[in-house]
Amino acid sequence: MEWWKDALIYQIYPRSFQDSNGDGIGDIPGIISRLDHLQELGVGAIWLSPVYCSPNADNGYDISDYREINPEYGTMEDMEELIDQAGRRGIRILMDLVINHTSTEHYWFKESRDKTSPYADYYYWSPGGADGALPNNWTGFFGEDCWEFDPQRCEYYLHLFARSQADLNYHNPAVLEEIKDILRFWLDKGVAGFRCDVINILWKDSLESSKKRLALTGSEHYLSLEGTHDILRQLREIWDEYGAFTVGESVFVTPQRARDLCGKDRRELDLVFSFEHMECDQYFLKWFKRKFRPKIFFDCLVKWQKELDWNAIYLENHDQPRSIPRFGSEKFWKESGKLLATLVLTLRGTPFLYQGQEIGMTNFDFTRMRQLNDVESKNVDKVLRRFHVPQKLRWKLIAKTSRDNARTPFQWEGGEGAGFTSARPWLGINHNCAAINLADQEGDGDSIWSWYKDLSALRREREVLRRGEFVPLEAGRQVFAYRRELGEERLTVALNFSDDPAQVSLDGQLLRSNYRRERFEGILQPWEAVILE
Ligand code: ISL
Ligand code: CA
Repeated sequence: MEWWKDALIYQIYPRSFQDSNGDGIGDIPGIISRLDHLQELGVGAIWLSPVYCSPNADNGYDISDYREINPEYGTMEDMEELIDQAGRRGIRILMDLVINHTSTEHYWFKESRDKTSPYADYYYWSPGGADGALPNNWTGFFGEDCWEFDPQRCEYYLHLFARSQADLNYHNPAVLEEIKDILRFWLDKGVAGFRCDVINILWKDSLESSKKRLALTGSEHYLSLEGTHDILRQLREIWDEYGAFTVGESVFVTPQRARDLCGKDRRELDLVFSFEHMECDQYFLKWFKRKFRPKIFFDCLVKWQKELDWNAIYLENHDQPRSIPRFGSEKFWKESGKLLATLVLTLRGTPFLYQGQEIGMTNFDFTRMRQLNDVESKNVDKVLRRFHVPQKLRWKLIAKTSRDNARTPFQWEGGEGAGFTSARPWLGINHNCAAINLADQEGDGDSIWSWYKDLSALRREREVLRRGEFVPLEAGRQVFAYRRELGEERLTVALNFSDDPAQVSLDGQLLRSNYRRERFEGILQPWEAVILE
């Protein structure tokens, strides 16, 4: 029952995890070869970023066939083998379900170009204004227009993301039936559930222009609408048949909106990924960075701990820069890496780790636009160029925010290829792999990797860390402290998010410190994390 409340979930970005056949691209046999690593970490489930057929405009988030594996990643037999091999280790597989849009290479879309086809209404088509104007004034997520003209149909189609990601039209009931079949297909293969991509924007209530002129113009016509809840309740019927688990990526949600999606009584999703804590170093959109202020971050975490009974706890994924340079300190790389590990593994909720986080991987060290792959970065660069933003400034902005920061290959070893590949990798390997790699950390009891394993084990041992209540104690400018309580059991966590020491008045016996000290007397060293009993 609710296995996911006790599990640690690990996200794999297949392209960058492990190459097995020397083509520079991570693949499914590569994942299978690394299952022992995940088992050692105590992983209960893998969230697999998309491995379906895709022309890779957005690395798999543009699906051209939901029932086939991208040949770059292997075959359906490989996928079945992965489900089986993971299962033998007690590890479940969660697929990434991308159903807001498909690739324009999907045959539904190709058919849809023909107005007489049964697929004609699978997408949002519009002739646009008489004078050749776009159908409305909405803006997309990737910094470009969200309408593209199709010369064959002589109409525009809606795409909230990249041009080759066309939004599906759920006003057509046939679309939902297709999705239900796809769910059954994968559940029959033995996957345990889904991470549902941008799940709170499925339903568009109308294609009217928006009166709002700010960024994400038009979002009032698709953000968290009743139509989406209705779709989710229908999908839930299938998930319930199989006992499947679902976590939805929900953009721009408030706690209330989040509860509407994953409240127990709602019978929609089990969990949601919210973004507020990931937005506390920016103004509204990630392009407008501001200095990270720990206090804002703590307050946000406390708010979500209080507002939701159960959160998806994460600091990294394939869309976000790495957490150490962002919330920690590169100067105190090891200490802050362990501190962030402590945070993720001791808050109340289901912890999600992103590949490489467990060895403290940092952002890319690219210096030129040419080294990037991320479609979002490329689009934004184009837009900024249109506004005559100088190259240096463009690069500064993009280097800080590019999703490729988290997508460089996993650093298994030092040396060329980093143990990831014997070929030229599809995306550059960070040169710091000589200093940050799993092989070195495996032999080191004091490494970030050892700390993750240790805390993951502690979390499995101590029910209070999994099911205990969350009680905030301090959320200051430097220190975040809280207690977990279950019956008579009490554990206190104190984290110093600062290059300076900090004094706290907490009592209890020292259970863990990332400074490997014997006793704790109230002074936290820079980036020290302690757990007291
Ligand atoms: O990453 C973001 C900003 O940089 C988010 O706005 C992101 O686009 C949003 O969270 C949706 O992300 C998901 O859907 C996208 C895909 O590109 C992302 O990788 C995925 O996580 C479209 O499928
Ligand atoms: Ca490969």
